[in-house]
Amino acid sequence: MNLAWRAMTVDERGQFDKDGYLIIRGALSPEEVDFYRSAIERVYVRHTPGEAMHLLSAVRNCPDLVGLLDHPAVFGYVWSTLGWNAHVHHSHIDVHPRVAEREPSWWHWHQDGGRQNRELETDPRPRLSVKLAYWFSDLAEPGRGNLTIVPGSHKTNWLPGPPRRDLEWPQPPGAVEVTVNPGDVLFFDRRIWHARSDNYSDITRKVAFIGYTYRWITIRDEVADLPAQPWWHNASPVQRQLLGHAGDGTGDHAWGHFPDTTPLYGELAGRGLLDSSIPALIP
Ligand SMILES: O=C(O)CCC(=O)C(=O)O
Repeated sequence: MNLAWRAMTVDERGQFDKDGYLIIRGALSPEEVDFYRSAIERVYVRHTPGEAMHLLSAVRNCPDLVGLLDHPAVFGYVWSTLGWNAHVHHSHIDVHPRVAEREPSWWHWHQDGGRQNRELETDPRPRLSVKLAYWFSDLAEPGRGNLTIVPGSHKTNWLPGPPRRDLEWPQPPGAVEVTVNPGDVLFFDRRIWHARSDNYSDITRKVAFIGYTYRWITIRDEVADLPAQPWWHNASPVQRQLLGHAGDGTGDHAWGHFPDTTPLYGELAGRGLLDSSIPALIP
């Protein structure tokens, strides 16, 4: 069975709802880790060799990563939470070598979504998006630039932080460094409070983040010129949808009015996976 079409189990959904994240260990095979890591390294050498890289629009800048958009081992978590009317709105490739010396203090803690966290009035705010982080270096120990998170913090709108981001401030209570091996994937709710940490090891940190949201929320990545790129004709209809090119490109289509010409809807419907107990999966 292609795991892309395995729905999240009831237990996984319960854990995700409680903790705000899931770690999928060994999601990628060693060969896949080599393939994607080499692709990231090639891009890194062209961009900021030897320095930190935070490169937006992951697939546009590194087309070899297209297979991560709907990777069979983890894509089921995405459509199980967001349903079929989804796309990738924000993605980035990050490479962080050892920091030369202790970095000046900076409060990196945030929830994803930018102004969504100011402009939405509910408490807790809605989930709206989820993210996959694909790890390509050994972060099995803390101190290697691990992502830090506060488990279970995704339904908390506010975290007591410093009055200015550049002030020395203790980590929030309950913060943990996510320890992962190459090929592990972290699936997380955008609202979980998280922060990058500095890499004090000799292992260069390599990771790709892919963020998904509803098609009625606009895409932050650069996607307009993707159909002109040479690899585009090899992308599947679902991958094209995820990259912002589904249907006739109108707002009505993005609104979800035309499931029959929305590729992910077709894939799920054809497999009998439109579970009507999950609102986002209802046509
Ligand atoms: O690079 C990291 O570990 C943090 C990434 C991050 O903050 C984000 O994806 O919003």
